[in-house]
Amino acid sequence: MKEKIEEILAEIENFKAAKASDIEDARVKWLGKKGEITALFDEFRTIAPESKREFGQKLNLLKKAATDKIEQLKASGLDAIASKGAAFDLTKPGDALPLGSRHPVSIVREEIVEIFRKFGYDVAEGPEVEDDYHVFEALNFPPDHPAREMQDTFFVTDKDQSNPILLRTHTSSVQVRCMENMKLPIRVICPGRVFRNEAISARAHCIFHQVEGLYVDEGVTFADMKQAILLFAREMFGPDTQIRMRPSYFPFTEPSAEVDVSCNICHGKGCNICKGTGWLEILGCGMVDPNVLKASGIDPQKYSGFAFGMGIERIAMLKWQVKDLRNYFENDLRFLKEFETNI
Ligand code: 2U9
Repeated sequence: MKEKIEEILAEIENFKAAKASDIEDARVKWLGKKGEITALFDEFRTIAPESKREFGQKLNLLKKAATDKIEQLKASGLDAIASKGAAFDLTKPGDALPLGSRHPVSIVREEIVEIFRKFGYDVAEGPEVEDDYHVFEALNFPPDHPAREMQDTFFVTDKDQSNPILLRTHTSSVQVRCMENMKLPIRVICPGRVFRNEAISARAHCIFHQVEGLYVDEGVTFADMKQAILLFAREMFGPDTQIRMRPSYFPFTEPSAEVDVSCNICHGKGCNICKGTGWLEILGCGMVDPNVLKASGIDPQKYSGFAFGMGIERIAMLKWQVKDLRNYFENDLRFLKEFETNI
């Protein structure tokens, strides 16, 4: 028994734990129900009475040595590191905070604005709550134009008072303010949120985003407009992109056109994105109506200009094949996370 006690004592003294489970293993080996020290206490009952005093003291010291060693090892923190994991391992990198992602409308807006900035356009913003003059009157809308009805426009003040306040239905009001305030020539791009009194569906929303552009100088022609739009389309949709123009009508431009780009999914062969036509409608444009120039104090005899406008959600829908416009406004993380790589 004496040798066994000394052997275990030496083992306790030299014992080192590499991980928390080593401490528990040692406790079981020495002090567990079938442990070596427990076994010595069982054996103690059988020894001669005259040896009991000597071995009793030795055994108690052995048990205390084992218990102290286990406590000391536990207090060393090895146990805490193992059981609580990274919280106490100062060498481990921290947990990354969950990052948000860019909204697809912001991604496309910035792409469009950056292209026109490279072409030398300034960026301008203006109020979302506007007056009738800047949204309709200065843009050559006749007094009875349907856009001026309650069904199409959100009015803030009584629609029948003079120059009522309303939510802008397009960002063209910003270009009007630019023409009023900027020195010519004007080259400006206006991104912003607009509001129309529409029933919400997969294809329409009462809020959406536009980017509009305006260029006014001496001698600006339709050919200049066509070239600017072609260069934009190639920057935006790829160098092989073709454009086509179809005649259209807007109160603020004359002549006016709608612009299609060649479908870069099927390359003109026809697919379900371009509905078999090989073309995708992306924007409207035209030469600024002389009445619009005149309303803002610009002489239409001396100056001419072109303007264009596009809906950002529509371009984003084409880019990522989003089928339902409502996705852009619901902030459903399952949708927004699709754009995580674009941060
Ligand atoms: C001024 C003069 C002219 C801006 C223009 C369009 C054509 C156009 C639509 C595209 C889809 C709006 O988002 S949409 O519904 N826009 O087709 N916008 S020309 O013309 C202007 C603007 C300001 C002073």
